[in-house]
Amino acid sequence: MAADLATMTPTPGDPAPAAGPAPAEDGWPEQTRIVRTPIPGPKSLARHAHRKQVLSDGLGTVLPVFVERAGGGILLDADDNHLIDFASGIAVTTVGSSAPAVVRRVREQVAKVTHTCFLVTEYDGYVQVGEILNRLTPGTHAKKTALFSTGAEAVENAVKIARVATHRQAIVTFGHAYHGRTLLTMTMTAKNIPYKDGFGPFAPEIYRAPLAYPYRWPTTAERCATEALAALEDLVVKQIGANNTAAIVIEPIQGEGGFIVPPAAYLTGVADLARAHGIVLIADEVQTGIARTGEMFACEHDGVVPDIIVTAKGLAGGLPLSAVTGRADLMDAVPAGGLGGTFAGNPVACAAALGVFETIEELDLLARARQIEALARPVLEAAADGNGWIGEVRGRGAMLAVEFVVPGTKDPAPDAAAAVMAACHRQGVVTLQCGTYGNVIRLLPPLVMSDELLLDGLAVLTDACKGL
Ligand code: PLZ
Repeated sequence: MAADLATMTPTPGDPAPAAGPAPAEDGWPEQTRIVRTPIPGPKSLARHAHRKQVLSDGLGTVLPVFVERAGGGILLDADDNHLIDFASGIAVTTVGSSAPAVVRRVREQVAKVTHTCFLVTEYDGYVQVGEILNRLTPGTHAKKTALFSTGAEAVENAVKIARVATHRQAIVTFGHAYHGRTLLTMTMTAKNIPYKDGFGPFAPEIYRAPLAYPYRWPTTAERCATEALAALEDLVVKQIGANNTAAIVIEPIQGEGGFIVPPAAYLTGVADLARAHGIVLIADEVQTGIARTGEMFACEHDGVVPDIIVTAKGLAGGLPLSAVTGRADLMDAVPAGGLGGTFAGNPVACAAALGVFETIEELDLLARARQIEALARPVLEAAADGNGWIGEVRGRGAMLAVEFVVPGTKDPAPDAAAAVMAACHRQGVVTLQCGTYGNVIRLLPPLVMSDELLLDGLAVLTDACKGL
């Protein structure tokens, strides 16, 4: 399939994605990196200056270029630069921006019904997305779904459901966690600046256990899983009381916190502890879910079956849609009217989600995510070999990261990460930073990116690492 992806030729007007990742009707931008101006270029800079006058300074931007078209693995900016997209709008355009099946279904839907509010009158798309999520999420038990608009909103609703179902209040989260920017989810988020600083008071009954972070575990990576599980058990059983604990909320691979892959047996240990005490295990798969890691859900890598799974980002190819899918008995514990929202499960966003699932299946994007890892990991590991600035290469599928440290130590080196990012941006490769210490560069390419673009972008990144 890699060859298909690499060699496909856009055929304007072809709506069928069956033969490979066909372009949207207008065609994709040329699938080559082209740098015509400094980045950001003059047109982007002028618009950015205007934006600064109009929009709140509270809105940060990683790379202030104005994008006019996107498709495949390329973002085309106002200055006609073709940028390689290693961000996917933070793990959203997993099937590619404006994927043909998404465009086709959205166009059809938007011309028919834009909105009714599912709380007022019903429509099929909502039910169809629910059916697909109930079927695809791990576990053979009876499941039900509720749809929302953003990741944070879905996480909040998962917590509400767990509290109602258990009649308990305490919520356990982890070090380095990210769950959103609303009052509850920012409280659940670990990092102070920029997410929490000055925004208190925070929500009550949120507790934090240390995350199993093998690279930074205080004793050894080998002891990380056992010791982290012991700390979690101590928090739940001795400090909070298991009978007070409604839910444990965990990202199966931490996203904003630094793409931290848990050690073997850790997630199963968390699941066992939750089950033993009647605590709801909520997997926040907002960043990891929907094919990103080479499985539909990242918890499948560990053989874990959560009670509730939260999805968003990649679910609707860029339209705002999120979901809570869980054990039917939990999902039905909330009385009618307790869940919902004006825009929650919007019909156009649901149509986009159906296009996303269609594309994942037709292009076998789970396999493509694993193939991206097989291509990228050796390149990144070769770059790390002998380069003291790179502490660790990690991740799964098309969710890969490089952690930068001061050579000879494990001290975080955020300046090195920033320098590599800046070099990538200058040369037309859009990368993102993450990590509590800001010292991790993460790669989240759209799964429809060609091998050539992927390798070209990686070459830019690894050259920048050599230049440290
Ligand atoms: N849970 C695991 O990764 C969103 C945040 C970008 P929303 N991550 C990107 C930013 O700085 O605002 C995220 C996540 C996990 C929840 C969320 C929240 O999803 O759709 O941004 O609300």
